[in-house]
Amino acid sequence: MSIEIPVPDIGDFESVEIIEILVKAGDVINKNDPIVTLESDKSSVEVPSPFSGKIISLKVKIGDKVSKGSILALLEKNELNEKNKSSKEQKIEKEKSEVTKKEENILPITEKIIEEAESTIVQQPKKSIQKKSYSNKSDIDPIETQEWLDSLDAVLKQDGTDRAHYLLKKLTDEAYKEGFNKPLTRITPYINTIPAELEVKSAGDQNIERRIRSLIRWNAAAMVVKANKKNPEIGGHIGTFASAATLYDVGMNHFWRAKNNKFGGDLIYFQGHSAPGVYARAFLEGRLTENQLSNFRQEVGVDGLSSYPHPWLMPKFWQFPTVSMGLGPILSIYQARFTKYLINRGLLKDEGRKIWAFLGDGEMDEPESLGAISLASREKLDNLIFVINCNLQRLDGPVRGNGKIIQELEGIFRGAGWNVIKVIWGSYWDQLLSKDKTGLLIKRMNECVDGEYQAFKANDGSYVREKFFGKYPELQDLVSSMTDRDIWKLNRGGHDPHKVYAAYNEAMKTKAKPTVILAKTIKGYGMGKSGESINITHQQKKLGEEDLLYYRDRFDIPLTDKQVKNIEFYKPNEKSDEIRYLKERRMKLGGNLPERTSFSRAIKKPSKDIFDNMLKSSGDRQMSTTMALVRILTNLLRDKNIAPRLVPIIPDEARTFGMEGFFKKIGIYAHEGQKYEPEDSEQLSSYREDKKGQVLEEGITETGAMSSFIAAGTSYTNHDLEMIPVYTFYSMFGFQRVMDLIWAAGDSQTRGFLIGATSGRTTLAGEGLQHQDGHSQILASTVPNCVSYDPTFAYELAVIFREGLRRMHDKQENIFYYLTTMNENYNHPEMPRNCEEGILKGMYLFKEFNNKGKTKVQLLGSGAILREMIAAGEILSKEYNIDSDVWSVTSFNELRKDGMKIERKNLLNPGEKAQKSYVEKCLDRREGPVVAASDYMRSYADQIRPYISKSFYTFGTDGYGRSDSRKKLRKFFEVDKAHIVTYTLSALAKEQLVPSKDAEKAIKKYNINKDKPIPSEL
Ligand SMILES: Cc1ncc(C[n+]2csc(CCOP(=O)(O)OP(=O)(O)O)c2C)c(N)n1
Ligand SMILES: [Mg+2]
Repeated sequence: MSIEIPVPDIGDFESVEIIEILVKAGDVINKNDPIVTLESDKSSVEVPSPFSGKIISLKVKIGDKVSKGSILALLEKNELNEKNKSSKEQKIEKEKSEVTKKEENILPITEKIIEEAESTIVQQPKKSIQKKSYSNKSDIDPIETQEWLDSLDAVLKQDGTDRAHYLLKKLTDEAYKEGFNKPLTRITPYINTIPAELEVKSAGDQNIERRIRSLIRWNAAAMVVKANKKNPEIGGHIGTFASAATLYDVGMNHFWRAKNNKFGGDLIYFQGHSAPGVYARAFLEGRLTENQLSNFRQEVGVDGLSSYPHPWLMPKFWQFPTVSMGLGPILSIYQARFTKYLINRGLLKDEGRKIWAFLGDGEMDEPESLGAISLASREKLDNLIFVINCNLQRLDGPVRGNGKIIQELEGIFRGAGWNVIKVIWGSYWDQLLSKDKTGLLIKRMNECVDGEYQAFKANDGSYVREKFFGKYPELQDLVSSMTDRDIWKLNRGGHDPHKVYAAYNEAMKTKAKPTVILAKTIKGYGMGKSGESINITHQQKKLGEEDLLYYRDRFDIPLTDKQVKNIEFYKPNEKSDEIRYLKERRMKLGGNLPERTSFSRAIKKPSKDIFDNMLKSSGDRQMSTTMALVRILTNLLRDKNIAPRLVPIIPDEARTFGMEGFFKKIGIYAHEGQKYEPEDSEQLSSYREDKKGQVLEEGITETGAMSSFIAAGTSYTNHDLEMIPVYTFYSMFGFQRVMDLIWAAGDSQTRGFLIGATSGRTTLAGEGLQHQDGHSQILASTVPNCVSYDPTFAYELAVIFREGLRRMHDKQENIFYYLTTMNENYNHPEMPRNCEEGILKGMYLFKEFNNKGKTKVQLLGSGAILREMIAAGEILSKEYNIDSDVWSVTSFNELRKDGMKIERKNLLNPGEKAQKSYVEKCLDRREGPVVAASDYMRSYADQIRPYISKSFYTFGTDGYGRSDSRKKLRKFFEVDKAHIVTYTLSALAKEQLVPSKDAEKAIKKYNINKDKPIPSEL
């Protein structure tokens, strides 16, 4: 049966041009195979076939304009295939309706919220609950209270905790309905979430583990003190790791599985300031030498260790740069999300790998730390575990002296839907808690603020007796048989390996939600007077002899006084129990951590002609370079090797960039698929969400999108799978918004393309000061491994993109690209011959106006402003008989890099013939002054000044943008053709190559106001 294929609903567009025909008569095609590509000035999309079958004839040709309903082709429909498909579709429909049915059963919203919050509380099995009678002034009717408690007790005994939860939920719900609107608290008492009797015990040898931990503690501290002694300007941190040692050790000994040929490996984000502890363990494992430890923070010229986790500096060791507070939390969330994305897309096996992030309690002040936690619960990231080391201090002093950080974080995380496990008290408290029949111990724990808890640990047992227990006579009695020493021994949960083990074990088992472990510790644990729980702990890097001797004794390190005074490291011999145990544990867990490796296979190169359609003239068609980028991506999506690896990332701007065509074509990633029929389901660019969707539509979070970019761009090492992230953003909200993450992307050796779309201070018309970017290229130039370009024409973009793929995926270079694209529509010429090398190096001769006379000028234009330069060249030639060479400068940044390299080489080889920089090679033999302009600040073009021996004038867009038309903006910033002509005449007049009256006349002709202040001052 033959059938017509019409243009489907294409939204608001009418008369859209066909720019490509992708089938021919006789082709056998499948349903959804693209037939043609349509392009308006705003968007470029492929039209898929609604059926499979054989193309009988085509009804359109390239250049035709079509609207909804226009017939594209005649197709002989493949009935059999359709039948199969439709039964598959029926199945999907059925599944969908089942999902809906299930949803209908869901309890009202309040119940759902409470259910989510409460389901994270560890459930106790049925057991008899000891009755506690509280005498409390806020209880106006204790008998009634007791009746309620008895009822609860009876339910718990008879029907268990689930029934009790249900009833409590019902009660709360009823109360809400009656107008009782006090919110349900998200905070539980200040005690451990897991009751002592439910703790799962570690099978590890606690004695050996303690000895190992002590050695690690010693070596970590010694490393810092030694470095600082060698050179007092070298810093370091002892206090952070001292507080976190147990948290790391339990993970290393029992939980964290390394990458090997059988398993992908857990990913651990180590807290930046605890790096010395991670090195100290690697030293015992034999992975780092004593010499390396001695060179902690001395990396220049020796085999040293970097201050913090930096994959760029230690590419075989560190995986994640975390030291800029707040980046670890958000990066790990998006890492966990990206891991699920790869699994859901069928690119990665689901092996139950976990992502662990170790964070400071002070670090949680950073907006980035908490900014994405709801994404983690929304996407049910049960592969993510946060461990927040709540040592109650940050750099200057207490994190929440007047409050309780653990309680605050509990409320925030539980409210966001996380599983919260508090590890507050160590095992020594268990007995006291069970002995307390008054409820006063928990009351006292609840009422003390962190400032007090810090002070307790800065003092001693007698202080704790007086200030903590002393408040209530009942509590004084409770500890009356304990010595001050015993009281001092009452430990904190984060220093108790049993409690930590139980919490980790619980986190590993948690399903459908991420877990946060809030572990209470002591900053500078074990440092005694020199730094335990005191405000200056964070900065303490100098330990005197007395302090070191105390530290040695505190942790039983078998070193003599002399060895301690020499600050020697200690490593037992290979056959010792400690070393054997330590290595055996890691062997059991699959290998060493952290370790950075990559066994990914290079993605196959795309075919040679893949971008050929970009190299031709666009003829009468006008388009923007953003549209050219969409074409590039569309071409790549037709390449079977590259297509699955592309990760388009967009923070809610796809329609701005004309990328909405990707929604239907490759789908938007949604971990639960699409539970609704989108309102535009009939349209060609319908909002299609899919569990296997490819586009990461991030919503309005450039920080999140950047974190996804890093996760995807480092997938070659973290998942041994190369991916090609293309993150397209509003150029103003790129570098300037998330520069710290971009720096971290560089450190992480991320590979991918950052696209600053709608770029240029004058090219993005009408948006004004906060939107118009005239400096992202300059910011890009500050990142060492970022390769950046500001191309003008589609063929330039295509050449650069292909080279990017070659360098990052063929040559496996650890670089990433920043390309600015524009939304200005214009014609694109055919690629001139032999210009590829120049495009990539940063400039090439685009056009010569060479027929007029003797006077000549060199015009260098970049990005959008190149076209103003070409127009200026034309005016100079026609109206003033001045010849010019017009150069397209694709990257002043790349020219600068080359210039610096050559200059340095020449300076280091004074006796040799000087080499020429690429700029010199281009311009040396050309005549006339050089005039350069771009849509960026003048300093962008100024970068090549040292390599130009002629007079050199730069123009740009220094100053705040304004909302107005492109034309007016260019006039305002003085980068339009009129200003270029005028300034060029003036420059030539200065060199007495033209009379100055020519320039004066041009000033008048173009209405240039000499009295207007420079735009940067306006
Ligand atoms: C973005 C950023 N701002 C400031 C710092 C400087 N800094 C380093 S550690 C630190 C305090 C950290 O406190 P916390 O997160 O509680 O970690 P702790 O050392 O107590 O475990 C600060 C302010 C930084 N590294 N990053
Ligand atoms: Mg802290």
